[in-house]
Amino acid sequence: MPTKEQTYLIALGGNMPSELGGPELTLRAALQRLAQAGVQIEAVSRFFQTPCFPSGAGPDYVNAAAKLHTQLAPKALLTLLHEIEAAFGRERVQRWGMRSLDLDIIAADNRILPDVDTYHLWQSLPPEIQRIEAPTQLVLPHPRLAERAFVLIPLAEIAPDWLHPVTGQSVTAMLNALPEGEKEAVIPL
Ligand code: A4P
Ligand code: MG
Repeated sequence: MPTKEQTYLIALGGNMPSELGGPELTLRAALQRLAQAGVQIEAVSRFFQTPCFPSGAGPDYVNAAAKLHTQLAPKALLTLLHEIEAAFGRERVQRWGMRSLDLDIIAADNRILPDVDTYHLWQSLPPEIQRIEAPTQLVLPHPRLAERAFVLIPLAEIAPDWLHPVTGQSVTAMLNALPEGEKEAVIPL
């Protein structure tokens, strides 16, 4: 049975070199790998230098966002993203630890996965617990999307009008709600 094409928003990040070089090169190579795997890349944001969160936990990151089209279901896309992370030497040592490549799915159209209750559970988790516990299931939209200038600023370049299916807020509205200081620290490369 043919699967319907889906539109995805993804976030790319890295703050350690891979065997290819610095994060910018790694992120560009990751996008090439996605295209080689048959994923259509409709748009890519500029690349930004962003302060590490939590502050002081490591070097600055390079972050970007991309809009994709593929027939892959969300879990299959996540598996592909994990394969690409592994190909560029990412080791999962510590949650929120330093990494050469982090590929997160921000959204799959306007879907809520696995369900709205689980979404709320992860979204409302205190930061100290989020830091040590990762969901074993794919949670969409990405639970911490609205808090992060390093996600929203790149995202606003490629999908300003995407509406969060739980809150109803647009990317532009989420970005406007963030403190100016956090936004100013996200600098185009
Ligand atoms: N998982 C559940 N939902 C998703 C989703 N929507 N996208 C599961 C991707 N993965 C999702 O992720 C842990 C598990 O979450 C996965 O096995 C997957 O099944 P991970 O990538 O292994 O671990 P992680 O990267 O440490 O967690 P996560 O959630 O990606 O971390 P964050 O919240 O993205 O934080 N500072 C700056 N400036 N820029 C950054 O990009 N990134 C992080 C990582 C911290 N600080 C940063 C940045
Ligand atoms: Mg991740």
